[in-house]
Amino acid sequence: MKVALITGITGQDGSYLAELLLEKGYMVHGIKRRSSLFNTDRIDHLYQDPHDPNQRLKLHYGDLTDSMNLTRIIQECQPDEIYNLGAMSHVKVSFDSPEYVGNVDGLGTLRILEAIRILGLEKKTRVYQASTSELYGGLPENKNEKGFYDENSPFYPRSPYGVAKIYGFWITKNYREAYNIYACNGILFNHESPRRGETFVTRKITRAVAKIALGLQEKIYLGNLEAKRDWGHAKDYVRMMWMILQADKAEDWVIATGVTTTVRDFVRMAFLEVGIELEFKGSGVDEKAFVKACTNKDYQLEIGKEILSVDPTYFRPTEVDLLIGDPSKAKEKLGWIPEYDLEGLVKDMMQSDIKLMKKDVDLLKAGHKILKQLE
Ligand code: NDP
Ligand code: GDR
Repeated sequence: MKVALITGITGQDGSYLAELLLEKGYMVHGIKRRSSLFNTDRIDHLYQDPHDPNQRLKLHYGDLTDSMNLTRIIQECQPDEIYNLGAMSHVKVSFDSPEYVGNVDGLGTLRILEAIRILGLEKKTRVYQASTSELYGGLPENKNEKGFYDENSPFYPRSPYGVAKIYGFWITKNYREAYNIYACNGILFNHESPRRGETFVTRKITRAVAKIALGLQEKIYLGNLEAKRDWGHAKDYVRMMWMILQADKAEDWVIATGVTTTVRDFVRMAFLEVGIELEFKGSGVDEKAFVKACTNKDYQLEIGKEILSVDPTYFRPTEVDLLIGDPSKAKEKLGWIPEYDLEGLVKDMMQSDIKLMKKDVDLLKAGHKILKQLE
């Protein structure tokens, strides 16, 4: 049986990847952080009875800032594959905790690679490093001649997160070249899902749209509506993480859809998914959106109601204006064919959030309080 170790197993990607590897018959080890509340929501369905000796999912307490802990866990598991997905992954928050993000996202990668070397696992253990399109920083002059970022485009990170991840990228490449470790960077562009963290823009939008439609929230406040992202579905992207480690040769790979969309258009699409048409007025910090039409009889939204404003609190000190990736190499060499396009992604997220928020409506009707979780 193949053995995998996933850091960040409790996150969006970690949960989908654990599902995929279990389906493929792997023994899956995951590192979770100690927290004062349960933090395994996304993987609870995979982890029904920890006392079952045949359970193929085992969780270990740990942290990417703790070398001894990581080395011990890797020694215990003797993994064939390590997926280093653990990270402080929020770009805006990285401006508030730059040192921490350097330690976890940058040095954390080194700790994993160094543990492999110390334990003499260079020939056995393959490593996937969760690199990111944030490395490019969205500089227009760095796109290739077709107008995309690819494996050869120069990097210019625009946040402490991007800078920490660039260390992770290069140390992975360096350990591959210096010690012949099979270590790869997946340079993944944004990928989302119903399990996306609630403070990333897509999920913030789909949750808010569901709440607004169901009368649980009045309006949504967002930051830069002009930003453009290349959004795919996390389920498609974790499949590629696995494919990357099955390739004959260790290399770095761009995974993207090749389509870019503004935050504003994502908002438009999410509202349309529940039959609400919007009209945007104004620009910059004064931009607002109003209900233009509501074709869904279930939702009682007044035409002309203001439901979106820009709040500069969500602006970043330095922004990545536009990302669009060229996945040609992965298409040709790994057979990358995503199942979801942007419409499919929005539909999946909206259906899931409407279902979730209907539970809140039921709780309210039954006289219970619901948690206020605003961003
Ligand atoms: P999430 O934020 O959903 O998950 C991050 C995971 O890392 C969580 O399990 C979190 O634990 C864990 N973690 C955070 N800090 C530490 C730490 N100090 N030690 C150990 N584990 C830690 O991210 P995603 O699943 O979206 O992303 C997975 C990886 O891919 C990340 O490295 C991210 O930077 C990268 N990436 C993501 C992209 C995307 O669009 N989703 C695109 C490109 C790269 P907890 O649950 O306790 O918080
Ligand atoms: P990003 O994702 O920074 O691309 O990083 P995020 O969804 O946070 O932002 C995307 C764009 O939307 C703009 N934006 C807002 N963002 C948030 N979070 N909240 C808002 O209210 C808001 N309004 C507008 C942002 O300014 C930005 O331009 C994600 C993370 O998953 C990283 O870990 C990963 O490496 C990259 O994607 C690829």
